[in-house]
Amino acid sequence: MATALEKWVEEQARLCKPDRIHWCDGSEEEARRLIKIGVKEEKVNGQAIFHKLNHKSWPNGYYHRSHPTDVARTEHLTFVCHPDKDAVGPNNNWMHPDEAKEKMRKLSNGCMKGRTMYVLPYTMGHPDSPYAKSCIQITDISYVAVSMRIMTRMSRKSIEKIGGSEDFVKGLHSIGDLDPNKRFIMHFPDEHLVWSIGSGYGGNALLGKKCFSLRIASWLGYREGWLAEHMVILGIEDPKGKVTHITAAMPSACGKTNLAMLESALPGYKVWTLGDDIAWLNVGSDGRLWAINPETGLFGVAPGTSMKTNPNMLRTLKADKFYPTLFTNTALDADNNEPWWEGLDEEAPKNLMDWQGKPWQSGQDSKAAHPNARFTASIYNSPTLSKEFDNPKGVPISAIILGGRRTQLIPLVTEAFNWQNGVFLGARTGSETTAAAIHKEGVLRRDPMAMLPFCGYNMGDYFRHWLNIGKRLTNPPRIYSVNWFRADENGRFIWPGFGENIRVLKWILERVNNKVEARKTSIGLIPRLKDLDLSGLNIPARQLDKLFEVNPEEWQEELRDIEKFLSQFSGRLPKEILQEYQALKEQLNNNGSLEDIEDSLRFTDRGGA
Ligand code: GTP
Ligand code: SPV
Ligand code: MN
Repeated sequence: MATALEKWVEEQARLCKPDRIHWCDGSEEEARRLIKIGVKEEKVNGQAIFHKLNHKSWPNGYYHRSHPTDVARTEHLTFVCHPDKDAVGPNNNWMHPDEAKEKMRKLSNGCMKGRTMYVLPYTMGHPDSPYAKSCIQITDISYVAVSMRIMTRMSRKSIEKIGGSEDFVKGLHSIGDLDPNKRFIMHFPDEHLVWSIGSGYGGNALLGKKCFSLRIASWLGYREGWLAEHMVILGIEDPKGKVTHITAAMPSACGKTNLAMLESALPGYKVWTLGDDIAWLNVGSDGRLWAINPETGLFGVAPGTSMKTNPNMLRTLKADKFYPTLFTNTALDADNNEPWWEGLDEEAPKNLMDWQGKPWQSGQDSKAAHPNARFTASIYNSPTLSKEFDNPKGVPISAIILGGRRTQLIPLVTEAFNWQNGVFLGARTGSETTAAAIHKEGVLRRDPMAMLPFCGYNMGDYFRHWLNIGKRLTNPPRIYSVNWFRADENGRFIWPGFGENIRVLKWILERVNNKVEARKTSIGLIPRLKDLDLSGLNIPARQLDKLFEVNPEEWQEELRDIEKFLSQFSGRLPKEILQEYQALKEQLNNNGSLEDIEDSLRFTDRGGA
């Protein structure tokens, strides 16, 4: 008798009408076959899916160009479909599940004609982890099948684990005809189902990533008492060899991958990578917060990645281990058959084709690589991979960073007064938009915990959930905000960033270990300059001051914007968040610019977790 899984696949096949069905096993041999098909046979709009790159310089490298309208996440076409609109909240696009299904059935009818339906069995999380989830994704393009093999643990074992059960995560994906008017990414949280059509791009098409591991998993976490977060996980080794684990949330294209693979500018310190995008966080029986990375791959922003900024990433991309590594929408050096992007090296190669395949000259207005050009590489290729990566229990977390991209106002680093204040710090975080999603770039928007596009339910409830998690932590991580992107009058970044960010991590370690005091301000605890290791750096004092400035006048607009954002959640917004907001406003309005606030009893001990 057919299992629930087989029945579900058959049902989707009847709707999508593919020419063939192929159940994948996740083996390397299969990946080689799929790539061969993608190079030689399978086409989209008359274009081959993969192009083999120069394997002498980029071992196992393959190049992919996507449809020019299909280069980033499309937040306006992404919906959460739950009968209760309020449960979904103002932070999501909403559609009734019946209406969404009706729409998707029409669009999907016959969408795989002439194509192969790939059935991908995979697990998010280590299969031995109590937090792992067994999943199935259907897709009709080899690019997605191969990408999913890099990004997840894909294996027939997942099918065995599901067995006859109906309890598995379902993803139905088709590139459709790539018409942006027929592109939708629909989430059905109660059914553990994601249904996506019309896009082959990462977050729209690799359904185990943002769609399941954040939007649906955040909903599961809310129900079950854990957190699914847009966070990197890393271990920081100090000169004595002690490793401390932290997580960091930053919005898309704001530095997570770079932080996760950081090559330390300070001797004796080393960063170990556990994840670069998603963390699932559970409260341990020891009262600490524990993190696992459900993924196994790195889907990273190419522009700006170089031996200077992120040498460990380049080593990963050039490693001759896990097969294959994909490059999407970068430029192509036609003479050497190599990928290229802005920032890879100083000079562009002579005979360069841009990301759409057109000849490109230095000095041209447009970029050669798409600003959201990406690579897809196995985390097992990373020279900084933590030995804890495959530990099913995960790692205990000592600090959480909640960052953003702010050219103004926000200091380099701030420590929250306690868990509740930290949740507010996350809730009020803003960030300037990037090319990772299709919208105007550089516009400031609130992006709480970097989850605005990924929280699958009402953010008012999400803040409450964070507060509740805090109550269960007897030994909670400290919470920090960071901002690598503060700019000077000429628009140049003041802080050198990348490997130099270790200086901020070092301060955080010293705070966590109660080695240094901090300066109390209205917005949080800020380093005393003498405690920040700036050895060998050459930042003028005036600029340095800017990095730690708290100017109440400049904060007025920020306060208004925070209030406007939070007021959307009225009714669902926890009173604690409102109290924190009120306290911040009062503090900023009652105190002079750079003065320490030592007299604030309300701030010193409000109970924390
Ligand atoms: P997603 O994969 O979209 O979630 O992005 P991410 O948060 O992993 O961002 P990533 O590390 O890929 O960095 C995005 C862009 O920011 C790249 O162009 C980087 O070069 C740049 N960047 C990263 N870290 C720093 C930094 O410390 N300083 C500066 N100035 N730029 C940085
Ligand atoms: C992001 O946009 O945050 C990414 C890339 O990490 S995507 O997989 O498209 O979401
Ligand atoms: Mn991301």
